[in-house]
Amino acid sequence: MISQGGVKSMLFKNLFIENATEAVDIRVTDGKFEKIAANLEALPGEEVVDCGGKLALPPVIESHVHLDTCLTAGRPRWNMSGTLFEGIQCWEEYKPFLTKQEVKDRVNKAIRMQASNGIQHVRTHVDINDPKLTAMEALLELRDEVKDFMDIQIVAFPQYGILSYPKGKELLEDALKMGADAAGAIPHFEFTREYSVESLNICFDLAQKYNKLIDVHCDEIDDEASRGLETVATRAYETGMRDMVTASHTTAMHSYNNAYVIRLMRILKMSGMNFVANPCVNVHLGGRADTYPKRRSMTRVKELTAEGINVSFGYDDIFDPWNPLGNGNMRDPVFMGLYAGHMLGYDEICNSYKFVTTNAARTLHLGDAYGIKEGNAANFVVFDAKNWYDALNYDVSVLYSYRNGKLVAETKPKETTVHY
Ligand code: 17E
Ligand code: FE2
Repeated sequence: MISQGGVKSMLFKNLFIENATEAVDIRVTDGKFEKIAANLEALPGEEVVDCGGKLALPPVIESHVHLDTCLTAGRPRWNMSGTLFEGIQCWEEYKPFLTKQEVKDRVNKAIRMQASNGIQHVRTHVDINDPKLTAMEALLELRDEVKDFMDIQIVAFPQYGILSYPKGKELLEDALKMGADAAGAIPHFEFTREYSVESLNICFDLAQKYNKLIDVHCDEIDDEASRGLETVATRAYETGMRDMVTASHTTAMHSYNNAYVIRLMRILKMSGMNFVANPCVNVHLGGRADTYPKRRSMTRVKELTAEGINVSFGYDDIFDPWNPLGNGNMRDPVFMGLYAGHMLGYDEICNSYKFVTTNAARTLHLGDAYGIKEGNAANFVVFDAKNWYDALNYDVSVLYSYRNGKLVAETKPKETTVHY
């Protein structure tokens, strides 16, 4: 790295950015992308990293995960039925063990697993149906402690509901006042349809009062009559909050009849809101009330995408009561999402990195600051493959993850010899 007059500069040679077919070089100066072009000459003394024709992407984004519950699977017991509801019960049995330090220890591990896979932005839901808000306090402290290598967005998530849990509304408001970035809701888990609609009104009112984003756990159930989504979309439209609003899961949409979806799609488009699907976990938790055929319970990613609606993918859970597996590598939800969503067309595969990069950046409302372009902070990852198709197919490592021009994580490429 050269340092002349306090300006530090590095040159990364020979990278394919996103789906580009021509390789370019990237000069990073003082933590920013200064110049992106083919065949840049190294400055005298400049550190040069030859990337050898590998894929560069903007940082990977985890747009939906529950970090407060991560790494707790099997404690105090395993979720044997594999249902969402037994998962909630297992979590309830874990809650007495929560302390601020215990939460931070687990989350510190999980976010380093995420960082090793090129993730630099995470939106986490944090259960606020806890009179002490222990996990919320832990995550708020951690958000600050890790900001040099990870951006954490926190959604105040009422696991048992806003109106169906004692003082649910007050706890949601407290969490927003404490500093949560977004308000959540769980309309399909409220006791009644009336509570469901009213809880969404409360969520929107509080988000507007405190100028927060919204991310609703919306219709995560195989019940075709679960219709929180139409209310979320209508409020997003009427309030003008639009792309500040995200509907997560929306698995009931998998089961809606097509006539209803055609009517619904109009307001979904008008709303300008975002969707997050969680393919691994919803395929695992879904269809559990079915004999055969068993529904795959992923929301209509292909159809929403075709309508120009923004969809990103989340892992949802890293080794917890809702997912006994999970290492935080966003390759997994992309892989599962493409299979479960019938999206293995050539172009669909080539573009699928967007579910965990650019689309997720829109969900998180990151704006123009996100992306590999001159003037932006030098945040990018290099995969051990020449393009995304191969990176996905061969499950390659993230060789480097850079943030503000500084190396956050690196992995040596895997090397195998077959002796025949
Ligand atoms: N809680 C919930 O309601 N749904 C989920 N998918 C998880 C927690 C992980
Ligand atoms: Fe979730």
